[in-house]
Amino acid sequence: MPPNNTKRRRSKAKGVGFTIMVVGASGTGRTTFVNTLCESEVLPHKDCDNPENAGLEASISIKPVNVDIEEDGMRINLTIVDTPGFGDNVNNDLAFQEIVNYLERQYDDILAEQSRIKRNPRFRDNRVHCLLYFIPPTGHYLREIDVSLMQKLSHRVNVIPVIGRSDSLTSSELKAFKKRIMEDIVQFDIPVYNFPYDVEEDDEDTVEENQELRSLLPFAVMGSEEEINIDGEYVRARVYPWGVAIVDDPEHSDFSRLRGAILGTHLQDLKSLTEDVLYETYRTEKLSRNAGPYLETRESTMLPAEDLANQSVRLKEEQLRKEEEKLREIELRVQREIHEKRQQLLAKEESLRNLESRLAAQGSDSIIGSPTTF
Ligand SMILES: Nc1nc2c(ncn2[C@@H]2O[C@H](COP(=O)(O)OP(=O)(O)OP(=O)(O)O)[C@@H](O)[C@H]2O)c(=O)[nH]1
Ligand SMILES: [Mg+2]
Repeated sequence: MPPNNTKRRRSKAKGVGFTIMVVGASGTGRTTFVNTLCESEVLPHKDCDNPENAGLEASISIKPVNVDIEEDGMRINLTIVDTPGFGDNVNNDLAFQEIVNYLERQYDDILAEQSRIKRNPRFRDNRVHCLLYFIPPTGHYLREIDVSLMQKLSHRVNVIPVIGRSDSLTSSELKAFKKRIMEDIVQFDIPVYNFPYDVEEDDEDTVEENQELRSLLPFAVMGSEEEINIDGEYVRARVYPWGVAIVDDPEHSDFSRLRGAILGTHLQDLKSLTEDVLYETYRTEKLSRNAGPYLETRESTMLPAEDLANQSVRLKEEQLRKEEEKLREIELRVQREIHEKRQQLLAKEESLRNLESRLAAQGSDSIIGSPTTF
């Protein structure tokens, strides 16, 4: 076995794996955000100009994309999972189910891998560590669709709500919108990832950092695939007739703070929550759902425990019914025999009586007809 420090060096060189999923309504800026985060065109844009592609996206299965990035000297093997954008009026159930299925499939894969006797050295753990939920910049409230989807997803993945294309709102609109969204999240009890901390356990800096990040929820994010030169430095920004919105400027958006959190300070926390809490919960649910004496090995050929119990009760009932039938047959046969015997007895009694009366008649005849001799 290699000494520990060699192992650490190797894993540092190999990089740490991390998976982000982006979910949200169509046109909320998911693709642009991902390409901004990775500083390259990792995801293609939807080809809206080609009418042949209209309506195609909903049926396209979710495909993860891998990219290696470096954050604060740490190599990250980043996996990005883009999901089909959904609209307001169409039936989104299929798209929702596809997202949940994808998350659960990754858990199923690792569950199967962990129960294998011989591990597959090429197995890739694709569990999603963080889901960025894009809220459209309407400035109103959370829509019903956002509430229901975030609620569903939060049980399977760390959900971080973000406001997409946030530069579409003014500072005061953004502040009020964030407040309303957080009120909705509390009211509807949506368990989003809220940068947890423990005042007793954590040091002052950690508590402060988490408090600050929590106060930014939902993160106002923007993206740009364009770089402009500002004072000799190329930066990602959106240029408007009235000015420039710089992606990394904390005055303009929360992009850099979100990036620093998910790819830096909170990467490990998101990973351990996924592996130790969310996955473990799923695993327990799944195993108790399938619980039975032959679980895992003969799952498909065996009946579930409840069915087995029902079947044995049914067999016993059947046996009892057969025994009862047999007894009834014996009873009938015996009754019939008794009846026959009684009939025979009655017939014998009758013939005996006849014989007696004939004998009696013969006796009296012989007394009357005999001559008297003196
Ligand atoms: N103002 C503003 N516009 C943006 C921003 N990000 C993207 N856009 C624009 O919004 C439109 C949609 O952006 P996309 O990144 O394709 O959005 P998407 O969520 O991936 O959309 P679909 O994949 O079509 O569902 C494009 O015209 C982008 O240029 C942003 O931060 N601010
Ligand atoms: Mg897109």
